[in-house]
Amino acid sequence: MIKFYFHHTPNPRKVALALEEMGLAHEVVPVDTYKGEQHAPAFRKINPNGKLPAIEDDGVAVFDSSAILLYLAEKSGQFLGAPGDRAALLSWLMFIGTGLGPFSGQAVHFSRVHADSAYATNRYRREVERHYEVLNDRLAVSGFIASDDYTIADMSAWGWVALAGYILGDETAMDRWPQLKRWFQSVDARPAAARAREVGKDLKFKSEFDEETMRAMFPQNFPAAV
Ligand SMILES: N[C@@H](CCC(=O)N[C@@H](CS)C(=O)NCC(=O)O)C(=O)O
Repeated sequence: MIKFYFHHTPNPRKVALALEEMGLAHEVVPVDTYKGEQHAPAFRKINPNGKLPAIEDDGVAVFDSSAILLYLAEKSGQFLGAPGDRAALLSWLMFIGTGLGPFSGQAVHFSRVHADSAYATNRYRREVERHYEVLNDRLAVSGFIASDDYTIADMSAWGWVALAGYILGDETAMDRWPQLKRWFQSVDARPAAARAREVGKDLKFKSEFDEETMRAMFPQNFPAAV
């Protein structure tokens, strides 16, 4: 059975959706990043990058959400779209994994965790908006992100677009991108999305964002004493 290393954050949430959509049996293994469990040597053997999500499939470790989505889609033979659309699938999957995701994360960091730089807040929020615009334009000519088929690219974007209101500090923000909003509502209404949102609700994760958490997640701010 697949072991799914999970924290209730956007990148693991994409994989929760994929596992639900594909009907693959799995066991959820909590890794509490607020407590620093991502740095435990046993977990680092599975993901040397010390972040979530990661999976282990019969002893085979896969880390990084885009790699996991591709691995699971190839394993199950589902949600890759038509063979002729593979170039588009790879392009949009990487656009989300290397653009939308990291810029969204930085926008949250510089608006919620370390909000003392108006320049940084503006830079990352504007980049998130620019990515939404690119997706909105794409969705004006395509039913789903990579093609007219629902694929792992949609699952990847769902994990982050779900937080648009929080990221931009405006719960009505999505009204500015009607195609993106239409797409999000259609993915979010899927039964697998409802199940994916429930993953981890039965687990107890630390919620205090205290010094232990800051040290675990932003170790660069705590240089080792010499
Ligand atoms: N490129 C990675 C990014 C993973 C990532 O940043 N995960 C976050 C949760 S959404 C995390 O584990 N943060 C904990 C930390 O940075 O220590 C992916 O797509 O899986």
